[in-house]
Formats: sequence, structure tokens, C-alpha cells
Amino acid sequence: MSYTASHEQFARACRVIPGGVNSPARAFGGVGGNPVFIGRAEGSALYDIDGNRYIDYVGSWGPHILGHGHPAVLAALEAALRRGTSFGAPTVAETELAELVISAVPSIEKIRLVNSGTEATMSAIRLARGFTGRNVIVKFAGCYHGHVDSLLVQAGSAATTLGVPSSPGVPPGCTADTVCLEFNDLNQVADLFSRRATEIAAVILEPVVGNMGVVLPAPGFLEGVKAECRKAGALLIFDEVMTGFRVAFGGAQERFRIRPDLTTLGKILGGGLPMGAYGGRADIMNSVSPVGPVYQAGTLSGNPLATACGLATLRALRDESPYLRLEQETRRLTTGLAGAAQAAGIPHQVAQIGSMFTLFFNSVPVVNYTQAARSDTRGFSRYFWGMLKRGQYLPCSQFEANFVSAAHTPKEIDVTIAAARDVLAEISRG
Ligand code: KE4
Repeated sequence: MSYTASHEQFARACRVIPGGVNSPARAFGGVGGNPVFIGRAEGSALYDIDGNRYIDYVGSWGPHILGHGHPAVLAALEAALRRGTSFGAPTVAETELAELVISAVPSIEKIRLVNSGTEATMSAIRLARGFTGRNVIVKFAGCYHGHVDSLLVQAGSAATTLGVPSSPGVPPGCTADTVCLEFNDLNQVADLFSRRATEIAAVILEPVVGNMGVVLPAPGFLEGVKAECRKAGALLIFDEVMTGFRVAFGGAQERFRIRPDLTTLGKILGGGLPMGAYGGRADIMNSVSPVGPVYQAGTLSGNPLATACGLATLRALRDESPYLRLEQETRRLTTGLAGAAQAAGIPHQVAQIGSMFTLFFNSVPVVNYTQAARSDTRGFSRYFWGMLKRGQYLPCSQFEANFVSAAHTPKEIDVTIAAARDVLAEISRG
């Protein structure tokens, strides 16, 4: 495979954009080398500007559960485009999208649309603090909630990949009220609440973590956190930016049958256009401006293009309901990947739920950040590059989730398993 054009464009981009990318997650920082530049995408495929074709397991980091260019999504976007791109005034489509999300996500009674997952989580914690009158926010190491100052503490995703647990530029005052615990450790949660219950505004977590690689909640963990919040009068915030509409149409809260007080959404909600949202109990959401005193605003919040794209995406998911087939095909894929690692004698763990998964280069089950961080990232890098050269586009970090879309065919899953068998055997030969 030639990457000449990508290399040239990367050198050009680096002259004008920090690291040549508009998000560090794309920088290949965790695997070395330069990112490939993508020219176009269709269905389950990406095509880079050198003409190389890849089976896409990133899906723009989650939005493309239907695959790229779903006909109904394209048609809705084209129609919206002709009506105008943005008005800065309410539109019916925003109400339709809000109603659809409320019908899908069990705990949401009212919702506010914003432009990104980061805006959603930033707004949700401000709302939790405003509603409770308390300041302390509890998060978990390895969970990533966007680049919100007060949440960029031992964050996952690229913050972990780049070994930057807490970013410079965040004044100590911003994180003084952020407490970071170990995911899946209910004793730590109980101990904190026993000491600081009356100070805690909210606990925010990814109910299924995607940002340290995929890590599932231990049995009883989510219920235990919710019980501690209830007892203390603190709010439970599920950050479902990644799991929303991914692990089930109603997200992880539908799958695990647990209702948070607030939920943040993004990614699939916008179908690939900039979109985020936060929502939950009406009594809490009515504290948001202009109804209540907690201020939040946005020029392009609920803009017609992203709203049309999100509506078409969610309607297609509701009507086509690909979840069972996605689960089956993803499980077949991860079984194949585990078999390939086993055959190569490479220590590995596989975590999978719905159509998201991670192959950890790790000899112990990964249940928290401490264990995730012990993964063999050098082994992962060799795997990543071997797969890229065989036309498999994986997340460029051990600490990310892979995604299967409804556009992936059984044949493509077979091809990916065969490629992994090749690469892992090559790695085991040294
Ligand atoms: P955005 O601001 O990137 O739309 O959403 C932030 C966010 C919030 N919550 C969760 C659970 C998330 O996964 C994210 C963003 N995820 C990363 C990748 N894991 C986005 C990729 C990137 O930063 O470029």
C-alpha cells in the first residue's frame, strides 16, 4: 500500500494545524507513524487519498452505526440543505428529534440539543451543580467525557493514549471539586459518599466505558452507584455519548434497566453531523435557561442539517432495528479475533457489547483503568499497522472502542478475521 499522498498532505497540514489534526484522537500518537487522509466513504468502507480501501471499524468514532451514506440519511440532508442551513430560530424538526429521543431513552423527559458531546457533559454537570447547590463531581479514571476543564482528570481516549492524564491549562480551581475514582470499585464510591455525601452534586460515568477500551460494568456496580446517589441526594449522570443508540436503541440504560437522573448523548444522535444533547428528569431540566436559572446556549444548537441527519439516522435505526444482527456479527468477529490471538499465543482479552468491542493486548481481564494501562501498547501498535496494511481501519489506540456498522457484510467480517490471523501470527514470530 502506498501512503504518498497522505504523507504529503500530513506534512502540509502540520504547517498550519497543531499535529496536522483537528482532534488528537486521530493523530496516530499511540501507534506511531502518520495518519492516512480519507477522501471518501461508502457503507462500511473508507477510501484514503492514495486510493487504498479499508473496512472501517472507527465509524467516525461512533456516529456511523448505519454505515456511511445511508440513502435515507443522504436524502434527508439534501432536502434540509435546500431549505436553509441555519436560522437561529426554533424549527419543528428539533421538536420531532426531541420527541423521538424521549420515546427511545427511558429516563429522558426533557432534552436540550447542543453541538457536541463535550458541550453536553459540560452543560449536564453545570446543571447538576445548579440544581443541587453542591459542587463536587465524581468521575472515574479512564472515562472520557469530552475536553471539559473540570472533567479532564485522568480522562480516557486520546488523553490516555497520549499519556496526558490531566491537561496543562486547567487551573487547579477547575478540578478542585472533581473526585476521580476507580471504575467498578463500589467500595471507593461508598467510602467517598460516607465522607462527603452532602458535598456531591453528581456522579458522571460511561455506563459501558469505551474510552479506556471497552470495559463493562461489574454486576451491581451501576445499581450501587445509583443507590449511593439516591441516599445522598446527588444526581446520577450517564454519559451515553458513545453507548446511546449503540448498545441498544435506548442505550445502556435500556440494556441494564437502570434510570439515571440525566443522560448525555452525541455521536449517533447527529448521524455524523455535529450534535450533542443532555436530558433527563423534567424537574431538573426545567432549571435550564430560559425556564430556570442555569445558563446554557449555542448559536448552532439543534441546527437544521444536524437535526435532519440525526432524525433520519434514528428513524432508520428504529425502523430497521439492526441490533440483533449487529450483536451476532460483532460477537462472531470478536470470537474470531480471540481465536487468532490464541492461535498466535498472544495474551489477550476481548470486551464486547452490542456492536462495540476492544481486543486488549493484556493477560488479565480489564475491569478498570489500572489494568487497561498495563496493556501491551507496543504489541497493539504492531497489530494496528499490520491490519491497516491489510485494509482494516481500526481505532489508532489500544484505549478506544471499535465499532461494527449495519453496512458491514458477513464476508467483510470473515476478511477481517483472516487478516487478524495473519497479523497476529506474524507478531508471534517476532
Ligand atoms: P465530542 O465532544 O468529541 O463530540 O464528545 C466527547 C465525548 C463525551 N463522552 C464520551 C463517552 C465520548 O466518547 C466522547 C468522545 N469520544 C472520543 C473518542 N472515544 C471522540 C474522538 C475525538 O475526541 O476525536
